Amino acid sequence: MTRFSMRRRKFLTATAAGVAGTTLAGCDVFDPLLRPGHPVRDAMAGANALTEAAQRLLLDDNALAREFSASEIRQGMRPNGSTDPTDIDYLIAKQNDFAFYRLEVGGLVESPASYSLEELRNMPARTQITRHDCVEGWSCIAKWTGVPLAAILDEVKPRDSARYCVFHCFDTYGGAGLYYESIDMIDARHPQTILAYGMNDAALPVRNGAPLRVRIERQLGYKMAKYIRRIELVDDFSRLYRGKGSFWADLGYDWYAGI
Ligand SMILES: Nc1nc2c(c(=O)[nH]1)N[C@H]1C(S)=C(S)[C@@H](COP(=O)(O)O)O[C@H]1N2
Ligand SMILES: [Mo]
Repeated sequence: MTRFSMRRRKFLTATAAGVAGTTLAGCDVFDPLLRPGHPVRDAMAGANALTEAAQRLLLDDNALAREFSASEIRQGMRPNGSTDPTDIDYLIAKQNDFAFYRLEVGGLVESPASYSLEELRNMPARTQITRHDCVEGWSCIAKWTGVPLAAILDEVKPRDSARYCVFHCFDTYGGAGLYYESIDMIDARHPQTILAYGMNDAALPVRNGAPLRVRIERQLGYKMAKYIRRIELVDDFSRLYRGKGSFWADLGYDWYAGI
């Protein structure tokens, strides 16, 4: 295999003892059948500091995640995490099929903007069939359609100081607070990073994140924020929530969940 996965294996061996005692709180269940050495298991095992450095060093920033053919979509996309938010702002946004929804994009940008769903649907779209890997230990192949995040960034013009894109969501998960996630500018501009409004040739359903969710195809499922209300460009995370840049990272998960 590649040099990159060899290094990750070595790192894993070194940390395996430490990892064995870690409680995994994300999603619902930890599937013990995931083999050590499986990339999803590696990501869960906290090899991500190394994974991030290694991926940034050894992989092309624009290397694509594997795409599948339509015949490989075996079932509907399994919903997970929040599946029917009852937060008041979400219920308001949901009225009339999200007719009054606007995605806000601001923070460290020269031209803050907002977009209706119709405006987003009228922008050049990308469709991709990819596999979603949840830290819980399940995967699902689905077809996603949306606007490349890079196209939105080109319009709002991030300032030089902008280092991360933060996705602020409508939903409170498990009473633990509002869901949010973030990615660096390399993942933000990756060709497969899209703001998806369509899934399996239909409008994105509420259970999978309507009206808009992000796809970040080289990372684990929890990075793929659903129910996005606002994108904020920031230079660091210290002002946000508990300062780790992600709902799950604030609870002890890795911020970088590369697979
Ligand atoms: N806003 C929000 N985004 C979220 C979650 C959530 O609870 N709220 N769960 C995450 C997790 S753990 C996974 S696996 C995927 C699930 O996406 P799906 O419901 O389309 O399967 O969404 C991610 N994004
Ligand atoms: Mo997940």
